[in-house]
Amino acid sequence: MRTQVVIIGGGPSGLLLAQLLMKSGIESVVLERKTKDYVLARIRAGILEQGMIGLLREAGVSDRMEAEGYVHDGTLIAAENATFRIDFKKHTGTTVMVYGQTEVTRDLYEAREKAGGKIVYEVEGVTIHDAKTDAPYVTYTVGGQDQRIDCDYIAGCDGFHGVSRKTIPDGVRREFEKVYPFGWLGILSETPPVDDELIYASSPEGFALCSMRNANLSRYYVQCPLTDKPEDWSDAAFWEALKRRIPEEAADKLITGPSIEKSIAPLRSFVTEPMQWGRLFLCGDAAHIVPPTGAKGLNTAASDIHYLYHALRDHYLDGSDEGIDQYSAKALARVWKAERFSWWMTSLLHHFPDQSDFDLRMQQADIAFLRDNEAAQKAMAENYVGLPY
Ligand code: FAS
Ligand code: PHB
Repeated sequence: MRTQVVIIGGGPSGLLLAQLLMKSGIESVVLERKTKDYVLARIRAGILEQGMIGLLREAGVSDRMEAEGYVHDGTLIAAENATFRIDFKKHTGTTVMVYGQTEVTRDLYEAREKAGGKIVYEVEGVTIHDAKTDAPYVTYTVGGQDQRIDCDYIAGCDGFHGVSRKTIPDGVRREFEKVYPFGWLGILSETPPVDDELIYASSPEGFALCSMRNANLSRYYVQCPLTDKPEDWSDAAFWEALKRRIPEEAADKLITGPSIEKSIAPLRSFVTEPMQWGRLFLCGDAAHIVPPTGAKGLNTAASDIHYLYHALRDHYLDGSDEGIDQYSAKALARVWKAERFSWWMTSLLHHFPDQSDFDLRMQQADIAFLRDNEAAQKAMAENYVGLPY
């Protein structure tokens, strides 16, 4: 088989790139390790930056998001039983969209299938060959049959545990990592959200986040020890912990209910440099991971896809390789700013097991400065709605 671009990974990164390329008449094949249902069952991000919204519109996959998504003009920060608001609209003139990653991925799958784009599910043993030559190819097995796809370029959109990043030789690849000493226990419940906007709460017991998917589907998180497992937490224990960590006014109006999904995500900051090696380009979680505190995971995957899509489009349509040559440098410049913001919000709002009394006072002073200072709030708002591509 031969195609122009092989895309490894059928998550939001891979599917968005495939859809954008197709809109420009560039052929691709998506190789996905799991089934579509398995991919759609993963509950992940919930907030879309304007950049991602624009890409979905450019890809022709924004109708349901426009109809069902929720535009948020700001967010609430809670500490010491008090709440203050970061007004995105006032500080940046723009907003964010609450529309789950699951729905984004569902819309992208639907568009791919409707356009007859090729997705090969349940592939095994994906291996990248000759990425440093002008004739790369990918081999894999599906249904017990060995397959090979010759191509011009390979997009590694296969997430943190994929094969693409590890294809870049150890002597070439540099990895930067910070593992946080806690995780997020998240639940979905078919209950109305506790507030119209998200509440990011810092408390002596730990961080909590009140988010949502729609008027009757809420998403809540509490910081938990890395050693915890979802089964260690009954629904009752989760709701009690959440109520202790958010302001009383919110706790009093919180509507609880049975969890329909419960999972724990570890938190890490991680970046791979470079994000390309010959004709292999890394995108999204294959190249970088952020703690979800700043809602930057999916949205930083989006900016990678923007840069790579335009680079490939310029190559195929205009014969220019400047974007291809500059991809890694351009993507990393924005990745590191998203890493910094995600690290900053995580450091600001979480309880660190080993933090000293002085550290705690620094955290409290940081939150107080954010509460009282317009410039600090503007800086947070600009990062949260998404820095320019
Ligand atoms: P993904 O990991 O989503 O997709 C990669 C795809 O590649 C998967 O479908 C996988 O099956 C496939 N794959 C892997 N190896 C392969 C191989 N060898 N061959 C073929 N296919 C292969 N971000 C937020 O902004 N907010 C959140 O709250 C949030 N919560 C998260 C919770 C968890 C548990 C995780 C893991 C991530 C979370 N994220 C969150 C980040 C998440 O949203 C990612 O940023 C987003 O999924 C990135 O999308 P992709 O780069 O497409 O990677
Ligand atoms: C979510 O709704 O899942 C969500 C929202 C904001 C975050 C992280 C997760 O920062």
